[in-house]
Amino acid sequence: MDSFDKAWLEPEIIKSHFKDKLIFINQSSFNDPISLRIRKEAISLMNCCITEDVSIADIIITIETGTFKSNEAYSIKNINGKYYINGNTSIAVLYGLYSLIRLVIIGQSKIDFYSEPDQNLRMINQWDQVDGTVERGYSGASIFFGKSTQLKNIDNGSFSLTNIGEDIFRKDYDRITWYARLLSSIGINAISLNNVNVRGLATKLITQPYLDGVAEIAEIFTSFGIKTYLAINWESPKRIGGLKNSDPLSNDVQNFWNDIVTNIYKRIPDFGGFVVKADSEGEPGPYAYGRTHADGANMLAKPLKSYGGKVIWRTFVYNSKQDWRDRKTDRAKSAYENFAPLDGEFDDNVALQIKFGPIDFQTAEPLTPLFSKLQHTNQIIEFEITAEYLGQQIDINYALPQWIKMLNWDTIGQDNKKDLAKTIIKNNSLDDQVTGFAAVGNVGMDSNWTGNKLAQANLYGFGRMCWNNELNSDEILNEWIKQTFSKVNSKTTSIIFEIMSTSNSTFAKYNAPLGVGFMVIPHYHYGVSVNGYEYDRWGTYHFADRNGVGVDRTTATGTGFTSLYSEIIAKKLENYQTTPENLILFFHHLSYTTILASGHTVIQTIYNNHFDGYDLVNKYVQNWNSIENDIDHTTFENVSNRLTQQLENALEWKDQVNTYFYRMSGIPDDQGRLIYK
Ligand code: GCV
Repeated sequence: MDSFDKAWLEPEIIKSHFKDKLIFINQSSFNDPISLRIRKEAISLMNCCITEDVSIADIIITIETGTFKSNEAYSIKNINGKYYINGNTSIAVLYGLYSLIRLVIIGQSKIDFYSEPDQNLRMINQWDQVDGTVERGYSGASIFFGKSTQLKNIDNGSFSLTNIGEDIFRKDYDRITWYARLLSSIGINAISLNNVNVRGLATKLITQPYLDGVAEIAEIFTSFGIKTYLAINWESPKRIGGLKNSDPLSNDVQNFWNDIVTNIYKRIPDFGGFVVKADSEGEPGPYAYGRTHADGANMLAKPLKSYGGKVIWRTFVYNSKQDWRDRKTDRAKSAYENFAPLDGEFDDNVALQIKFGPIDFQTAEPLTPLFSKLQHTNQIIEFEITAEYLGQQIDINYALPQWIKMLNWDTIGQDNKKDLAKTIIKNNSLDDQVTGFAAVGNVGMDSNWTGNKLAQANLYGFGRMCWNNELNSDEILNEWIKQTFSKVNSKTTSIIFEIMSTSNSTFAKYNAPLGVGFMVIPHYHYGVSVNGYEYDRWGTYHFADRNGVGVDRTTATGTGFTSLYSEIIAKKLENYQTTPENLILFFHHLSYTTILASGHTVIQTIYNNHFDGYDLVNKYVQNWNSIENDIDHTTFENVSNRLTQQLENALEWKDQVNTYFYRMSGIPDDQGRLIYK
């Protein structure tokens, strides 16, 4: 039963700090599931005892309505060796308890502070499918769905589902409880269970008997303060309701959704709502009926409203059947073009979930201009923890530096006034309870949850970043390492830190150059294929020719994407000399001989980055090997094995990208390093 990794909440370590401590819980009634959970955590996770006598308690928890403004906020104080945790609600003090565990393990000496979440909605989207596979999953089978005997998860890029019969729930409640614990410990308060591409039997998850299975999972999450959501197929009225169409303005369609929602809340009273991918990559949507996305979303929002439910409507809408010959259409503009005109038209329990970049979770993208454009719409920024384009949890890639950069992207561009992404999504929303951060999860049935143990840090980091937007990526990493590798010596700690803190920029170095993106093997998205998408329908091109490379998105000569930003930012991005170097080919088509701010030409920078990237991975391998004796065997072998594959990957990227551009340009490396002719 207990054969899986406990990540940053290793009970043995926690117990060694808290064993036999006495906890007093000051609460008038404790019938809610979270209050019971607090007691269970105190006893089973921490090995503490509950006492009725406050005078002898080591940890005193007080739940009192009205203590703080936010119902999720807590305070912790250490006074004369006793810890005091206060909050309005049971979930607030559960967060406080997890926070105490974290602080004690990382050895923080001064504990006296108040903490409230910076974002109210802190959500994980699972892309789990009812046959037990996980779209873009790199950590084994789904922890929610699939047969208990089958742990296959082949990410084959075609995503057809296998029929496993009607009995689709894995029912591994121990595993689900641990997942809920890990998520709650980092402040996650919402989860959607199934893939946004809602296929086959998944369409019926909103109906009985499947709702019973969803309810059992939801009950576990509820006890950790996490609301359960489902991704729906927007065309359900037609597909499973026997209706002629799914037109959002039809009374029959509205009645269908009313009934669905009523039944869901009968079974799951604290159900969170629906996540919707509509008119995107083949998923159905309101466009088929000549309706807008606001019509489509508001229709769902109405019945949910009286229950406090939300509609999370994704803006990942673009023409996925583009003709590569068409140089006018720019996928980067698509979310903006589809959603900016609808600002102010969405109901106040609808949030638009917007990918941070305008394309698709590449190693380097600018913040999408849609964020600053929407002024009267609830907004959620979307990240992808599962490392689809970031090395698929084979290559080490601690993504927090990139994500935090996006949160701190200034959307105005003035010296004396800033409007950062993390602030504007809240300020420009209609209701701050319906705005926040979401990310696609990265766990599966693998014994260490994430395939590569080091990829746990991205899940941990996402939660910490949602709660506290001011933390930097190194602080989060340090916290994670101290909790996850609490027994290793300081040399090992610093080697792990060094590898992980540089891994995001290392990966970007040997990946598609200078922000151009998408030179990956089509559909799988791991491994290099310079022209894999160049003559395809997905709108992701690099336009390399014998003179230069990159996408001209300027207003003067290109697609005009730059004009969607604020005037000052647009002006900067219009000029390659004032465009950040890591995004230069995202915005500009430059000749190979263009000299960049670094003093190197474009071609030389491509060569340098790819040689450097490979060399850095080589160093990771050596450094990792040097800590073999200080680290547990399972982790050592797991990461070694991944690093071996990463080195091969970096080699292929280096040699294929450098060779390709050498052959295109005919310009040799100025250091005479080996490039294949
Ligand atoms: C769930 C990318 C991925 C798809 C994913 C899609 C999305 O295109 O490759 O697998 O589909 O994003 O975010 O909806």
